[in-house]
Amino acid sequence: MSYYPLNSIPDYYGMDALLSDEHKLIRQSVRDWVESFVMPQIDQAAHNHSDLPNLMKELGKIGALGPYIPEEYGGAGLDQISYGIIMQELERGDSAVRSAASVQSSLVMFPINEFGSEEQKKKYLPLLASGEMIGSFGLTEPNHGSDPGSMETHFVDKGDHYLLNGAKMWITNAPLCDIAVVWAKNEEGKVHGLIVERGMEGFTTPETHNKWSLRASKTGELVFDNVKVPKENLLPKVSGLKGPLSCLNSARYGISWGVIGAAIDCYCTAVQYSKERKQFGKPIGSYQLQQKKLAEFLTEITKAQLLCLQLGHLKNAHIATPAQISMAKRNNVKIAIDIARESRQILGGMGIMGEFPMMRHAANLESVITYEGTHDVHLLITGLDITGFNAF
Ligand code: TGC
Ligand code: FAD
Repeated sequence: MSYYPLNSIPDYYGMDALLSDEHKLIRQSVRDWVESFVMPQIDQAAHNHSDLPNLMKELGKIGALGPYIPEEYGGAGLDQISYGIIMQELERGDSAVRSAASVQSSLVMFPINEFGSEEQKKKYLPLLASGEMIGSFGLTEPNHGSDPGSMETHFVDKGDHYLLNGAKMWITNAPLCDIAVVWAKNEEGKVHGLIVERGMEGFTTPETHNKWSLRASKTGELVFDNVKVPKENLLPKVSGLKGPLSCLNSARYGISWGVIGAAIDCYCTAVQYSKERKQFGKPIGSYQLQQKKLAEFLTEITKAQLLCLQLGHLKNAHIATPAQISMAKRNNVKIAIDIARESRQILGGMGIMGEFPMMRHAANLESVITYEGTHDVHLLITGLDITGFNAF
């Protein structure tokens, strides 16, 4: 259970008035689930470097997997603001929980829905939506992270199948996945998406151990050693780097909302503690230095909320640009990690303890500020949008 009353979660600019009843209902139900399922076990899971048991099926039950995927394929057919709200609530629990939902929704279901054949949609989407099937997304490679266009993973046409070779690194849920959406180059050097299934000979998913961040999430590699991929597993409706990058637009948008949840968890904990903890005969919240921190946290959370809500409207209207999404991802992750670090100080020594969430969120956000495009890469995307000059 959270350390602070849930009615202290901030809505400083009255944004609730801009949400529909359905948005608020979704928020309440995901918030309740986070309180009952995530909060009681997340600290221990992070300590043990283990994922939450049955997480994906639980997320499926609450409709957090592919919320905007059409209902005919098992999704909930919701709008983009609903998706954002779900991500915010999940990450108030832990970034690992939001990561699980965003990879499954934006990086696995999204490309199959957008670029897949009818057969692929029917075969995979309902199982992914229910969490009975777990997906992963392979873009990053050992030698190519920020520069995925230089990827080495490739496939050749062998007549009745493709032969896939290469390796992907830093892949969320790789050790758990039943399928992986893998981006690889064909003989002409064009990037394509392939659905690789566990059990295909030559496909292995070794786990990456000893992470000090996102400890409740499994990360690993996808290794392809002469894997025979059936031709019907190629995503037919996209070629080029814009395929994987379109998926990233969706995931980065979700992260922009998600990290507000982590910031809120730290902020609300710090406010509560500052009212209870007394030093020099008075609550520490009565001192100006602590108030300055709290005031700045609330200001940044409120700005981040407004950024996301408007971005959600742009997404709903299908006019959000990749650069607008980059700005929100970059800004919101930065304010969240700063709030996690600074709010820890308000708790003094207690701030380093697992009973409070700051160290866990701060450590998680070190991954979030790096994955889905680093903080600096998003700045370069904004710089390019402003000037027209590519500074990569
Ligand atoms: P560039 O030449 O700029 O573009 C190549 C083609 O892609 C198009 N494009 C986009 N399309 C859709 N959405 C976007 N955001 C797009 N950005 C670019 C572009 O128009 C072009 O199309 P075409 O038709 O002309 O060929 O590409 P570049 O090689 O210069 O690279 C720049 C770029 C944008 C790739 C790079 O800046 C970048 O974004 N790097 C970051 C890589 C990244 O974010 N990797 C994430 C891996 S997945 C992950 O981290 C999951 S974490 C999961 C979890 O939550 O646990
Ligand atoms: P690099 O690209 O080597 O960057 C190193 C540094 O150089 C960074 O600071 C970067 O900003 C900087 N840099 C790079 N290029 C430039 C430039 N042109 N100008 C200035 N500075 C530059 N990937 C997936 O495909 N699927 C996943 O599911 C996935 N999950 C992940 C989970 C975790 C926990 C983590 C940590 C990563 C995950 N990633 C995943 C990979 C992630 O997207 C990459 O780590 C990220 O894109 C950065 O790539 P890199 O680590 O190779 O760093």
